[in-house]
Amino acid sequence: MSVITKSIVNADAEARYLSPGELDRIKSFVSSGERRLRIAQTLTESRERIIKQAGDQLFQKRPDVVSPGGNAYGEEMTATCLRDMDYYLRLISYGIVSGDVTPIEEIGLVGVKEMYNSLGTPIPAVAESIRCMKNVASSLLSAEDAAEAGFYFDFVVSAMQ
Ligand SMILES: CCC1=C(C)/C(=C/C2=NC(=C\c3[nH]c(/C=C4\NC(=O)[C@H](C)[C@H]4CC)c(C)c3CCC(=O)O)/C(CCC(=O)O)=C2C)NC1=O
Repeated sequence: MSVITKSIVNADAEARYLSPGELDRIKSFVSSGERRLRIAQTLTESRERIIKQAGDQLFQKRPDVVSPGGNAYGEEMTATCLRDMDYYLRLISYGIVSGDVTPIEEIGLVGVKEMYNSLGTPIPAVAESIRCMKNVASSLLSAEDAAEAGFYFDFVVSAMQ
């Protein structure tokens, strides 16, 4: 939920106008809108490249996951692994647009450790894949935009610690 929706829900629950503090937060959300949309647009347009390059980096750093016995071994499993990376990049783009980590959390992080444990997927390697996507994405963005986007990538990484 964006800060706008959240503020309105809270204010209406108390049948009051938006407070000066809420209006200030909405103002800063609105004024950062162009930057957030620009970042999301770059990530969306470059998604194939980000996933391909980040996947190459991941499999170089963690050759075990694509070796016999590894969780992403074999064409089909490797494709599923890259698909998961695509899922997270998409969720990160939602977070950036809404200026809020809630969509990332609700769609992609609740119960994620249990899920990956039950699949035998090494969670540190998933976290590494997010770091690799952050690196590639950062190289496509200005320093300021990379810092903003970095917050959302880091959020996913820290949820997987
Ligand atoms: C949008 C929210 C969402 C997420 C996050 C999600 C993840 C997700 N990843 C899965 C599998 C998987 N995920 C991976 C991923 C990896 N294995 C590795 O070793 C690498 C470290 C890593 C890639 C970075 C693999 C290989 C599988 C298949 C495992 C198997 O079938 O044994 C599965 C099991 C069902 C399936 O195969 O589709 C789910 C539900 N699904 C969702 O709907």
